[in-house]
Amino acid sequence: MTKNEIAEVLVDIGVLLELKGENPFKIRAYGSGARILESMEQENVERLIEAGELDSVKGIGAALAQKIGELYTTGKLEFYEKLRASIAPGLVEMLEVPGLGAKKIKAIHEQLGIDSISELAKACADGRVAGLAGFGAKSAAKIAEGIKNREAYGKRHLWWLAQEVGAPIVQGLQKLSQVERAESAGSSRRGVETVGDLDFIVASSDPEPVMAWFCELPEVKEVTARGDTKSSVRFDSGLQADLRIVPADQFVFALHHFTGSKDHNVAMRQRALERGYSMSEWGLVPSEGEGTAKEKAERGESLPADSEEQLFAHLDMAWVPPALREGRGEIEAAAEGSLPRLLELGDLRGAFHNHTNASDGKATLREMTAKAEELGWEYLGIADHSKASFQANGLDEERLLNQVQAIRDQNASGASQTWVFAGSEVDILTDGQLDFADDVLAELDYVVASVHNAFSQDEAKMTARIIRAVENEHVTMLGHLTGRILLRREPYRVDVEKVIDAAIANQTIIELNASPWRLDMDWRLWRKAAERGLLCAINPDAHETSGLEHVAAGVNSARKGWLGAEHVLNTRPLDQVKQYFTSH
Ligand code: DGT
Ligand code: CA
Ligand code: CA
Ligand code: ZN
Repeated sequence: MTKNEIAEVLVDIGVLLELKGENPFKIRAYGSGARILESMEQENVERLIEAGELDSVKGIGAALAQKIGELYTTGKLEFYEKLRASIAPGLVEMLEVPGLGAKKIKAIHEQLGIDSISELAKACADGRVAGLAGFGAKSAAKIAEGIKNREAYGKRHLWWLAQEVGAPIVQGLQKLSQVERAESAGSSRRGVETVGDLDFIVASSDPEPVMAWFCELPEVKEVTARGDTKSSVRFDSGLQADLRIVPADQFVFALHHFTGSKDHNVAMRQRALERGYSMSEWGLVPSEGEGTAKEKAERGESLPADSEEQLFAHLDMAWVPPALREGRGEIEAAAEGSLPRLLELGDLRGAFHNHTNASDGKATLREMTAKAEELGWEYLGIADHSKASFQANGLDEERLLNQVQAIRDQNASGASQTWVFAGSEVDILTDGQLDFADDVLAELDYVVASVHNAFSQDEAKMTARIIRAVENEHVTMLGHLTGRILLRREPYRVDVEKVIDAAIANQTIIELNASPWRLDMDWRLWRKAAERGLLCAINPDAHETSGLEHVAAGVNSARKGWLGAEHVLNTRPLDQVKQYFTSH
């Protein structure tokens, strides 16, 4: 196991011990052990384990060192397995309910004898949970809602993680000798932030071995349907995937059809009908004449298409990038030749909202800079948390100003090709004041302002709170507008249109937070907002070096929002960004 995998097990152990009501010192030792491991270099961890000296690291005692060693060498830990087995599975499952931690689960279990989510839902409804000491009606309602969300959310999967499963499968399919063409389709190809299932389309005249390869992939847990030309499977994570195999001359039509979206397809079929054709997954055939569309296609009556460009050309349209196929005006734009030139990953020259281990990140300023340099970035913005975010080890004024100095020194030393901008992700306090005074903010190159607490304020209060921050002359950009965590936490209540208006009026940027769990502000809002003059920054909100690569998820969402390079500050060269920060 790698040190990060080991750290995850340690965190798990801490949570399980808490469920059992173990001694808090013991619990904390696992959490801090995990953090120490994460902050160490993999090679150092390996060297110390092999020399039997891991317990010489401050914060790692002999017992913990033994467990880490066992995980490292065997990939397993007897203690952990016994611990898991000693706890009712229903209790472990309850940990997945948003808002329910180990402490609360333990209280519910001990005082109400509940050990399953379904019993817990009942106890929330009949007032038993509300009656527990330390709970109350509000928290019972919150838990009930968490259970409901978990059910709804359980059916979808984060695009970023689904991609990681899907991309190697497409590559594997493309390598099979029986496969002529293979592509991913569906919401995954369109880059929707969450996907229901993966869809793969293959062209082959010999489907049998292709189907066998797919259904027998090692990560497949269950084959839910298996046919000659269509199969469905489920992976360990619960994610499902469909594979359809078609003859080569149908491939483009099937790919287009199963890429969707439904709304896009409906509009395309309508346009085909206006031209005397019926369009389907089988082909583009004359609407007149004998038989169904499928029969006509099989008789070879379809217009030919070797590429999606040709398919669109048959309907007098330019090729529509999959990102735009949501039935939001792309048909008209493709017909009149006014599709936008969409942002690309290569357009980015840096990013602004990133953390270091000065607050809750894992990497040092140097390490983050080195990673940015490796990505070829001209600049990197560091915006650690401010003091009100004590849970994230936010910086006070003194630590912030020390960090600013360290950044200035690093830039002056010429040690890196990547210029670092000194910023802060300053908390927007409950009344809209900022966590730092104006004279402190004035020391920074730029300021990201974000809400991190009091999420349950009513809409009017929250809207006024955020707008007050947007109006502050030192605030360069607004962080994660709605605070949503995809599949886990609903956005807080805020009038986004009013905030967008205020941002435009005050020339404040709104970020597109590129963390695959956030993608906030949502792509559905960007096209109109950008047309009205809102400027975007694509910000990975990285908490470790690899997090910088999440800009790819942000670019993906920006494309869905019809954004081009001209709408995004971090496509501009360094000198222009410097100038922007000086003048805004
Ligand atoms: P998902 O999986 O829920 O994230 O969303 P999609 O878009 O991947 O939907 P999925 O997997 O059910 O089907 C893939 C595409 O196939 C969908 O975007 C459009 C097309 N499609 C599927 N069923 C229908 C249908 O009943 N009518 C139309 N017009 N298109 C369909
Ligand atoms: Ca799908
Ligand atoms: Ca599907
Ligand atoms: Zn934040």
